[in-house]
Amino acid sequence: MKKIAAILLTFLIAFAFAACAGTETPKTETPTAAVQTDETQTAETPTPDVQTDETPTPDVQTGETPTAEPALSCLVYVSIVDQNGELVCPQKDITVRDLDADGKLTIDEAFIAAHEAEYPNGKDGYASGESQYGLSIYTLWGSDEGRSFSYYLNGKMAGGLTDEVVRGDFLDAYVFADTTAFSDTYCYFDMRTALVGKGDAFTLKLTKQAGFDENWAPVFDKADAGVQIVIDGKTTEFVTDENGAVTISIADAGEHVVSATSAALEGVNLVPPVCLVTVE
Ligand SMILES: [Ca+2]
Repeated sequence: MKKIAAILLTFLIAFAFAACAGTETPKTETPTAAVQTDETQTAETPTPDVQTDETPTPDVQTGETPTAEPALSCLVYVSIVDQNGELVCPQKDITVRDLDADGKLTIDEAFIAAHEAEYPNGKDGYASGESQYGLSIYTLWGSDEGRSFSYYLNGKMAGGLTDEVVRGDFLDAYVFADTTAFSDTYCYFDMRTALVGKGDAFTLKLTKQAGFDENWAPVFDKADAGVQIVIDGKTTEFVTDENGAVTISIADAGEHVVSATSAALEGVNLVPPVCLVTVE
């Protein structure tokens, strides 16, 4: 009996060891599970970030910024066109947070927030850092090396990533699809949103960036005739006239993403613009 008990005990101890060791094995054996855990952790990190965002409040109490409570977050509308010329983020509502707690909400922070909210792999799709031109985009919508980027705030070329954004701003960014001649041309509709009835005709006017003046300030002009309107990703028969204007109508009720393509036009390479149309 004693022998059996001893054997049993040995087994138990061995089993306990194995069990202890076993607790660690899944981590190495199932990397997928580990990755998932990592992802969950990454996904959860915004919460502590948000808490960090709120820490400026004690700072305010300390008297560093005695004037008022800084605006710690605001809602802006972000559009992003990827390296294939696809409108991957059509004027989405994005809550920008003061990630570095400097009391300013910047274009950089808006891009971080936009990628966290809209990019498939979250904030991995975006990176910025110091360059000879100041804070610069390194990665936009997952595109990095050998790529160039451009962004406009409320239809105007932005000064830099540290420019501040305020509630209701429209931030449009794109990756240059043309990596040799950089022909990608920014353009925008005169209306960012529209509310229309089913089948009701309404007119949009398209303006494009048309080079630079002698001070390197962007010059804008009416878009070309023959630019086709794209509704919810489908190219339609609506085309711009010689004034860059186009009258369209949408029969289906609901929210629609109206954009445009210059694919049919030789020598014109417009970056897709956005107007979000609600049809009632
Ligand atoms: Ca900030």
